[in-house]
Amino acid sequence: MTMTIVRTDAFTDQKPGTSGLRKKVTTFKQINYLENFVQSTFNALGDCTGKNLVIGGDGRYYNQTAIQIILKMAAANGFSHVWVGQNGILSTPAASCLIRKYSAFGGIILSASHNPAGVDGDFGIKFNVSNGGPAPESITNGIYQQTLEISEYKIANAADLKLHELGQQTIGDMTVEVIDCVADYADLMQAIFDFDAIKQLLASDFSLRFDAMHAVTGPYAIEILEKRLGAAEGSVINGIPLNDFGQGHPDPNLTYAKELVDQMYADDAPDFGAASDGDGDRNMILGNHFFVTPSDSLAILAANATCVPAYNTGLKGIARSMPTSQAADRVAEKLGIEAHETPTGWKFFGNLLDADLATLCGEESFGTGSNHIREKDGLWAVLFWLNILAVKHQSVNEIVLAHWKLYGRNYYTRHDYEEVPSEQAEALMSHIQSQLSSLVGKNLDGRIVEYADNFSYLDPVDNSVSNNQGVRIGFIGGDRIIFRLSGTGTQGATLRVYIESYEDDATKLEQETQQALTQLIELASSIALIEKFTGRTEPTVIT
Ligand code: VG1
Ligand code: CO
Repeated sequence: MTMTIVRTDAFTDQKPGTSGLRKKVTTFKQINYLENFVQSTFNALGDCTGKNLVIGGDGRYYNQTAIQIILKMAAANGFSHVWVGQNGILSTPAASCLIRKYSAFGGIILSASHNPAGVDGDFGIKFNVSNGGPAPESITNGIYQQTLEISEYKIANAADLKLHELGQQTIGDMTVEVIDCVADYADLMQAIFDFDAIKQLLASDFSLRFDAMHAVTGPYAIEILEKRLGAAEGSVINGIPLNDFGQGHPDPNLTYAKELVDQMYADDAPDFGAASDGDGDRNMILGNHFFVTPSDSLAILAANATCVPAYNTGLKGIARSMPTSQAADRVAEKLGIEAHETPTGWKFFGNLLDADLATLCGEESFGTGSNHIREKDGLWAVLFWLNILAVKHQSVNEIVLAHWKLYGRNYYTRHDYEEVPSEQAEALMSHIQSQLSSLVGKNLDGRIVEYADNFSYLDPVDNSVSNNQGVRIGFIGGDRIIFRLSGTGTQGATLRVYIESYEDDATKLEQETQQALTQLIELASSIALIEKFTGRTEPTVIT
């Protein structure tokens, strides 16, 4: 194999965010932009000789081009073996599953998750470590350092690989093994859940709809739900992955998964509805005329975990991101297990899962997962719900209502203000920050502030500290208002306002969410002066 060492100049904007580096496709297409980031990743990892990798992506525009470049760079950097999903496809959970199953050194996942795709859309890249999870901050910071110092990269002089052909090919001494992108993942799901019970449920008078939103989960959902579990053909909608996701926004929430939501609120609605995002790690769960808040979903999965064969001996602990509602904490307390609170982003769950301090993890942003892999997992959550429904013979809403009756309800909403000019968003955050020290003990509209701070996390396993993870204002009794800026957007800033209020009066458990939270929503706006700083009178998306 011959290779070329290409001279390059550093880019200053390659700092990984919540989940890798995400930019517009047009940014990634700049000369050497992708190459710089890939070489910086390899540099940060040290000697790559003889190591192996899993590579795949969510199938969005630029996926295959990027994979061809990365394969040639991996060969030039000494890697010996790479597993690639057929046609360059791997969902994020499937990639995590493969890294673990094949004991790979790590993986490269090409995705910008729920961000829109296409020539004018977004692209992303992230590195996962040998436990199958996103690289921790110690590594992502190292990668960023390398991107600032890089002056050359290595790339093999080789023809493009045939990514549609299963089997082995080579670039010099490196083997490229193109594998079926679904089989290993589907086998793992079959080993976790009671497929016989779910099959029986689906064979009864029970209908389901799964919206793959023209993103990566289509082939996975068709294989698992329709082929292995016998759901009626057509249960999976928008199941063909398209490189622009059909011009849609594959974020499974009430705004962007409108087609599914309309079906689930129609007269002849199916019993169960679900959707996943661009790279297959998120999930939205719906019943007939019923939406399950993601934070509640985590709590309910935890409370009913023993219905599932893989968790029938109980859970070691439950972890949630800080802005996620405290509903799961109540379940942990009842089960007598640890509840952990981490910063936003799946990379913070890895240590807890590896150390067996947590079995289930979740985020308010439609992400749930467990120790089966080290990423959140959309279809896993769907199967978990189906497994519970099959065992309990109750509907989705009956299960949620029973949960609220037992534990009380954590009313919860997130308001997003997207594409706010960065200076405005920064000014708003500083304005909130400047009030924090004077808020504690104050009475705000009848609620007493118990704490007001910028969340910082001490990892109990490696003792690393992560600061500035979101401003939180907590009231006596558990109500909370949280403000943070997104770390996954590619245009301006996205302000996220998270609002939570606990209710255990049995007569007040079925209010409309926004209604129940009106007072806190107004309070949040007045603390942050949202309209003054951003000019916005309403959020872009409410979940
Ligand atoms: C968002 C969510 C966060 C999630 C992250 C990646 O981050 O809030 O909970 O882990 O996206 O999800 P941010 O920084 O924009 O709030 V996804 O499905 O990449 O894979
Ligand atoms: Co995602």
